[in-house]
Amino acid sequence: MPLDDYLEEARLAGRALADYGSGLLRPTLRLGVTGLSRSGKTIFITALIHALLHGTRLPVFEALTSGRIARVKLSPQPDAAVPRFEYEKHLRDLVEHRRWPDSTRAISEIRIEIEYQSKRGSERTLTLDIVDYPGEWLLDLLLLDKSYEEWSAETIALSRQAPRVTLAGAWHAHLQSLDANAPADEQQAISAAKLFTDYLVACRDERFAMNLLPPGRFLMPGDLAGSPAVTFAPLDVPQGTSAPAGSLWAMMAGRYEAYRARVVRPFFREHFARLDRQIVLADVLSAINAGPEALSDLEQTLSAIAACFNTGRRTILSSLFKPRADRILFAATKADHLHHLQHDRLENILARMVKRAAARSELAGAKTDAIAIAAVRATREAVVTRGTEKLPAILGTPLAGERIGNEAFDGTRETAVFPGALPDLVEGKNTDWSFRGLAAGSHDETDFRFLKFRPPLVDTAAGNEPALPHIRLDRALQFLIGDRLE
Ligand SMILES: Nc1nc2c(ncn2[C@@H]2O[C@H](COP(=O)(O)OP(=O)(O)OP(=O)(O)O)[C@@H](O)[C@H]2O)c(=O)[nH]1
Ligand SMILES: [Mg+2]
Repeated sequence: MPLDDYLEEARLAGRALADYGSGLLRPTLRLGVTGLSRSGKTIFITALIHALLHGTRLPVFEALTSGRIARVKLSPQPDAAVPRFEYEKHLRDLVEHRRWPDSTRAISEIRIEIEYQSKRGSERTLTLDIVDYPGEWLLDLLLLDKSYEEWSAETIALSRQAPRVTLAGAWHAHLQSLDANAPADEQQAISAAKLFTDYLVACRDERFAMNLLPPGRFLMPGDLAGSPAVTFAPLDVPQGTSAPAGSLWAMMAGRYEAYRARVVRPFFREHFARLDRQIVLADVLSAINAGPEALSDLEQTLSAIAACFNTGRRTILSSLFKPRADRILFAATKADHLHHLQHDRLENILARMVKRAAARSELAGAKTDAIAIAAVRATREAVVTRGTEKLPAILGTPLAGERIGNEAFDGTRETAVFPGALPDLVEGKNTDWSFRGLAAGSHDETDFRFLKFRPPLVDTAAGNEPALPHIRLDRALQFLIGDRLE
């Protein structure tokens, strides 16, 4: 094992030991809300805190319905250098302005204390720590064990597949003009990084909805914008040989290694490796909106991320030396974009993805489940009559700028939509399905169309704290923390 890796193992063990020590004084659960960008992390965390603080409408969350939760409060977070999750602002935006939060640009953290009575009658407190971060950064985990040469080869191969290849033209042309063995040239590195980043950004457009796009800081640089750590790009270089000193290749590889040391490993060590429980949010519907390639890209991304999880049952020794998550919930978010009659189908699609991901990774040992949720339900249900047919539709206010065919919405008008019936995946049948999404053509030719809706109108008039409508948030809570409140 290289020295770097030994040092990293030692740091991980040190971190785990510190967490273990503080966990003895105060029972703490670090909940990881994991998900790619726009998958719904910030909304999930906001809705979860709101539901816990106000104890509203959570029938499946046993500790609450049986009356054992005495008090829930926000309290100062443990890490002094990490900003606080802006719960109050996000909630105000949702409820007062009916506005979703912006994309998250930096890491933040919040601590919740739950005072409860155990099933045996003793008074206890569970401390719940939750971290929010930009979804793009999750992609960095995929670089944990990859050399520059491996990453280059994989990235270039992927960029030659449809639909990516149609978006990579300018970057590919520049790549061809580069000689990896020629002397390092800063301007070449800057151009390559820019064209490569443009390509990544184009792949993310809602028409293509690709996710497998590391490094994460290229899409969301945070405080690294413009620094050498994000000024590199893949090169077409042979595997198994090393870069000549002073070459463009050596410069790119050096920066890639700096990125891994400065960004990838600390993110894993300080955040990811410390989680006790995980909820993995996946925006399956946006992938279906874009087309079959996007759906298979999402599956590949989830399985690559799942391969980085430490899972399994905890023992004192294992939590000292190797932190492990013992429960992982996979959730397809934004289920309110579908009529409830279709929720089972959405769960089946997610469950199939998770099953394939699990077969390739280390999920064994952790308890897992797959459900469809909406942390904040933005729609109601309706039945629309088309000819003699009665279609189960949803009713909501599409965001300004959304369109179906020629119809454009202005963000004020409520409308009923029938987004298309999801395929019914039956175990052992229907292994592959083809359909047309946005990537294949124009807006009115797609088989499914999921619009973005404004947050719901909630009644704030009575002066009481408003209840936010949701779908199965209580089931998620029960799975994630229910057993720790027994
Ligand atoms: N209808 C509906 N839309 C949702 C829900 N949750 C998230 N969304 C939509 O998804 C978008 C992204 O949600 P966020 O919570 O900001 O996603 P995120 O994972 O924090 O995204 P990043 O910060 O970019 O990583 C929102 O702007 C909403 O449009 C939900 O429960 N219902
Ligand atoms: Mg966010």
